[in-house]
Amino acid sequence: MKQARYLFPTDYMADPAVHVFNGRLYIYPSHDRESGIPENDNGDHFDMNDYHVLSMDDVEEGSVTDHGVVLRVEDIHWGSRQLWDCDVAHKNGKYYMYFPLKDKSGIFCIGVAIADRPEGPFKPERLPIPGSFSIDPAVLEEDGKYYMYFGGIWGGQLQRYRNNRLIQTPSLPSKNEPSLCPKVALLSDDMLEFAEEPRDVLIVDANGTPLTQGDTKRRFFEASWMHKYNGRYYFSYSTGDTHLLCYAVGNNPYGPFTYQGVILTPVVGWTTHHAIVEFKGKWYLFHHDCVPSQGKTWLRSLKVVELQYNADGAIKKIEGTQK
Ligand code: FUB
Repeated sequence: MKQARYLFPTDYMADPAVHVFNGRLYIYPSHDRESGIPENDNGDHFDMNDYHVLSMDDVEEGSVTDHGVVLRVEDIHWGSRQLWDCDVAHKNGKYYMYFPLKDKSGIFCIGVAIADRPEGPFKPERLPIPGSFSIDPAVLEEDGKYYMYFGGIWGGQLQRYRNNRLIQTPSLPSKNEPSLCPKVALLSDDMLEFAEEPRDVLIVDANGTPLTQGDTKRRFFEASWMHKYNGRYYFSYSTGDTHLLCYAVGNNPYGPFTYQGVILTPVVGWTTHHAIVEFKGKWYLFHHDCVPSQGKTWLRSLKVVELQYNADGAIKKIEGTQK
């Protein structure tokens, strides 16, 4: 695949989570819409209220099937607004969708919805995952265990928590202090709860020193994704206000992860968010940009481009503005 390709030109979708189920590629995106809510740093204008599932049997040439609406805010009784980036995991013939949604008091929690097929429809559980918070869940399956990565600062509310507890006065660490970490938790056997207290996903530099909050071109902001390549764990994420997709590598699902570099330079638009997946012997970066919405920063379109590695396992940097 020589050039990046727009996947679904007929609608605005973003934040792709992508998996291969039963030999077919399934995309679980956020569904952007013109909400009329003015843009602000908390992302209130990202007021999405449903999810679609997309699928394809060939990335290079195949057409994209839209399986329609599979979950709506109005069906999630504990929630209020903003269905942001979700992910889906498969276990014992069931498909579990994990999604962030604000509860009735405006606090993001992570909910679960279950389907019998990868294309849904998904039926939500009555309550969110106990002890869950913030946004952008991404699930790694490894030897029958499932690990959920999550978190995001600013509108994602991670700065409202310390030691997994809501604090009185939300605050980010100062510039020279270690940055706020994304979280990881093993899921319970029934996939409906955390089996442990969420742990920090530590991202360190080449000397083993944690990245600082002021290191805005490398520190974590949001958009966790985990994939394995040649037996190593690649944790990738967005730096948010500096608009980079970066990655860090570790030797186990919990880390620590050593910062390696940039995967994707800034795209057109404020947010950048992605999934990395292998399909039919090639690796792909699914992501989004705002080129088709001509200058608006919140209506995003799905894209895919081939991702390549150097012989030492380093990911080759991709230009976000390539056509
Ligand atoms: O789509 C809403 C939010 O924007 C996502 O949850 C973030 O990762 C960013 O892409």
